[in-house]
Amino acid sequence: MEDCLFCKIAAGELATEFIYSDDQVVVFKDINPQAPVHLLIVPRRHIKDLNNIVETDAELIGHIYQIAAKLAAEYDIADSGYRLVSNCGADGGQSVFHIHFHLLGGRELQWPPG
Ligand code: DGP
Repeated sequence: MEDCLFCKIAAGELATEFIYSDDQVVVFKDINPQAPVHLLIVPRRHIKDLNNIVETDAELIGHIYQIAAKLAAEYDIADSGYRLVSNCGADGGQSVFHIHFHLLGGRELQWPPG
């Protein structure tokens, strides 16, 4: 999609180091980390937000959760604990309107979030 930041990053049009990539997703470090580990798992295909997930996206979403668990193990936060979160809409704290999943860990996370 034109003028979408994460579409451009996924397409390799902006210099961004990928922690992981495959035909469905890219993963890179958040530019404004909120925890020692803060990765963004981003589908290559443009989906605006959680409200726009459809039944045929089930495999993609499952894939994203599997990647999150794999990366949590690689970053040594699997046992201590971590959070996978997708903000949706303005009140949900979404600022980039291309769906993405924050993988946060490496410190004790607070609940409830602000
Ligand atoms: P959200 O607010 O949930 O939509 O999260 C968007 C995140 O994207 C936010 O934590 C900051 C991050 N971000 C925004 N622009 C860039 C960028 O150009 N590069 C990287 N690596 N992260 C970005």
